[in-house]
Amino acid sequence: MFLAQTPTCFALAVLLASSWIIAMQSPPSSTPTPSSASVTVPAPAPLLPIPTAAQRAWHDLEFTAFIHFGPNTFTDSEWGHGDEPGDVFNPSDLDTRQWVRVFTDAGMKGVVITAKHHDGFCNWPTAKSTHSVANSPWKGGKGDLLRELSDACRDARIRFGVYLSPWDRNNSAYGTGEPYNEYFRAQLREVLGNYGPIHEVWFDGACGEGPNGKRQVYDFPSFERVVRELQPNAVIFSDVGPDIRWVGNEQGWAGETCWGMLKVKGHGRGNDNPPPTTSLNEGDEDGEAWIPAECDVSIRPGWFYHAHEDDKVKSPEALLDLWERSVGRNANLHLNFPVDRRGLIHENDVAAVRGLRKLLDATYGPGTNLAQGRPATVSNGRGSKGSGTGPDAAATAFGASRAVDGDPSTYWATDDDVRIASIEIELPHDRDFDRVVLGEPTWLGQRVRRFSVSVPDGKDWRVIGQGTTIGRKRILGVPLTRAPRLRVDILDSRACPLLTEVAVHATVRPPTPPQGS
Ligand code: FUL
Repeated sequence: MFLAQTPTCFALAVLLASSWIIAMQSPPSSTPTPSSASVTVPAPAPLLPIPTAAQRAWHDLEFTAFIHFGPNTFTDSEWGHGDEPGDVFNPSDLDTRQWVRVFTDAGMKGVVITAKHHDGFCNWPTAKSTHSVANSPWKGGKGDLLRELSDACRDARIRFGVYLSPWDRNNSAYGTGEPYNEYFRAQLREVLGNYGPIHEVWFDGACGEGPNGKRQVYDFPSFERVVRELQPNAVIFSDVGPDIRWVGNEQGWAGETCWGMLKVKGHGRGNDNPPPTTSLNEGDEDGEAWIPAECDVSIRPGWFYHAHEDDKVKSPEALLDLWERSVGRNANLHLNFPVDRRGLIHENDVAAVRGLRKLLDATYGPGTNLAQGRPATVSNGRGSKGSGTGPDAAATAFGASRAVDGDPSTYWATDDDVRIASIEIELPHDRDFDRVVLGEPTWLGQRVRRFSVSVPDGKDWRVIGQGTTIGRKRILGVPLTRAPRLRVDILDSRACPLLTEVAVHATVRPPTPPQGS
């Protein structure tokens, strides 16, 4: 079930570990392999478990949209009963291209839509049920929301994904065992087979009563087989993966400690056998499977649209905080937009996410990293006897400069027997900062357990921040500081530490009021 554990992957890891590797750096899924770094120093062996290509591609998206839209939008509810007449679904101006413009302007790289929520209503004209858009007044029953959104995503080059709720309060077979599982698989086949590439399949764990008062035992393994067959590059989300895990809350934040790994043995899904939420929130250092966290949260209190929440949209500052506590804690942010009764993303939500983009650009955008390209030295550079700097090939391949080159495919590495190491970077003298961003090449396994950040203080160093895990990206808030140098100490690591990035940024602050006023 978990690809990173299969014998094939294990054999691959052993092969990589035992050979004298020529290509020193493994790129992120989206970038080409660098050609220049060919030296005789072996790359560190992967520390299992490691992500699959699909998991890495998903993680590189960082920030994606979630859409909740269906009869609940028109009945002012969150969980429909499944007996809503089809004619309640009647958006006046539905425009999926408006949604996608909002996402791309905000820098979001994908979307997942509720193809079917717990009320069983299908946002595509399914052949398997009459409870769908085909029996609504929208477009005279000829509309297909999945078609419209997948087309808009393809044109804008962002990823398209689906949420399909196993809990179905409309279908009469629900609660009967195999007949309902067969119905669900047939719906999956329609959704996954007819709308082009799907990047994420979102399985809600909710398992309530159906129209006959019975609960269903879901056959998740068979659902997953359908996904693997029809969309082999998609990641599957659920409480416990197998590819992406729920983060254990619906507020959009990951733990300060956040491993990409999870112990899955003994965990079930949904309310049948809920996994411990702390474990989902923080992951497990000794987890046997690579299943990183996705932080889902709505931009408003509800998942679905309610006019009385128009003035309860999260502010750009609150969204930035969530972005830092998800993307900046080795997880992804999956931000929900409750599309309104017109079939549009409401103006207030658009303004909020635009405001977030402005804050992100001002803080983390191009030209804001004070450490980029700055002189750097390390306590140990892999294969080089000294500080990991200089013209020798080892320094070029794994030296200090790799952590400040702005390239996420390269990394500073130490020798295999090292667990404690530091990197020191010269900073511009005239700039304040309050964020330090670190990253690990997770394609070689997540390693760091504990780190600190220091600046010079007389003859000594003063610690201005400390943390536990790093993972793909770790953003550490520190007090507003101006310093000529910054040191990151790796204090404990599961294997030799590796860093793709040490970046230093300043958040945007409100202007200081004029003196004496
Ligand atoms: C939950 C559902 O019950 C909510 O309605 C919503 O869809 C949320 C994302 O997942 O389990």
